[in-house]
Amino acid sequence: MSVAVSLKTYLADWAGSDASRQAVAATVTAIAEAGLGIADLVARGPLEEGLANIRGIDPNAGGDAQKELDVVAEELIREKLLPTPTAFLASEESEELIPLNPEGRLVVAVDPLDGSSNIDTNVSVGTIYSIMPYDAAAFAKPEDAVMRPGSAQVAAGFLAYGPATILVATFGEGTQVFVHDRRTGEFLLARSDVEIPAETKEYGINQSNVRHWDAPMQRYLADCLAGKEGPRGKDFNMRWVGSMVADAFRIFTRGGVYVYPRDKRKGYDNGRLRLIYEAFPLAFLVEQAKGGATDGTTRILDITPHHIHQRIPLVFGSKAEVDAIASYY
Ligand code: FDP
Repeated sequence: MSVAVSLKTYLADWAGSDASRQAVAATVTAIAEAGLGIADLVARGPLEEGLANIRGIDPNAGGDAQKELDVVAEELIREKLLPTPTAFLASEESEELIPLNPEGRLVVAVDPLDGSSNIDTNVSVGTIYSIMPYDAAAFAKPEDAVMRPGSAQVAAGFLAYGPATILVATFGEGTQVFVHDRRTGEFLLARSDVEIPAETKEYGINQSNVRHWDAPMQRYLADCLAGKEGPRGKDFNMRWVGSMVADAFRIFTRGGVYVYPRDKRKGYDNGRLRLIYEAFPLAFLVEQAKGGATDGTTRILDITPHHIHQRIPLVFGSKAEVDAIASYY
């Protein structure tokens, strides 16, 4: 029986003696370690005094109801990143960039706990991260370091805390899936160079909002619902966990498409997902797995942000289906 490659070994091989790569490797290791701490808290759920409950406290930077666990997750990540070459951390839970290592050469963006509206329901939630290079001399102010198109990312990934704690990671050379082995305590490479099937019959969307969508999105859904007899000529299946990391992992496993369009509700004119720490990393991972990611029409990785907490309509997954959706616009 062959021995699975650990994350440690994978990162050491990938980084070699390249100092920039070693910086990225140390940063991803720190995020994975923080993830194990978060997974532990998530698994203890209501047993953890004062945590994982649904008690809302102050609204976070974007105005969503915040659970205490979101804040604790950010603290764990921040602590683990302190000794790494991370200059600044951008986080869903903090209005401004958080300064870390003054000598740092990287800027990290995180959604510390994606899907947190599901914490109390025992559904998989997760941590999403994006890593870009940072050079103090190149930017007038630190914020400019994250106001760059997603194509500037050097690494991205997400952890999902479900039946297994998994890490889906890219360093720009394909997308790898690591699974945390509870027996050894290591993340082990379970699937390398994942490929999302180009075609799919499965979509994930919060269909209850159909009346708020724009006409192209409504037509797309109507054609899916029409099945074999309709213009798409096939019967579709719907799967929507409502926790993006869980929906994304399903797509990395068997294909499909995740759609969160803009809609007419107040605050949803740019959809729900955040560009820098949700859409960018997902788009990088998906493209590295031969899938597609757009805001409906435009490639996500080509978009330049204008605000740290900016939202964006998001479509990602099986390439042919992402293209099909673009054709409706
Ligand atoms: P959450 O606010 O719980 O963190 O990131 C936003 C997100 O969840 C995604 O994980 C999820 O796919 C989506 O919002 C769910 O939105 P709806 O509640 O509108 O279905």
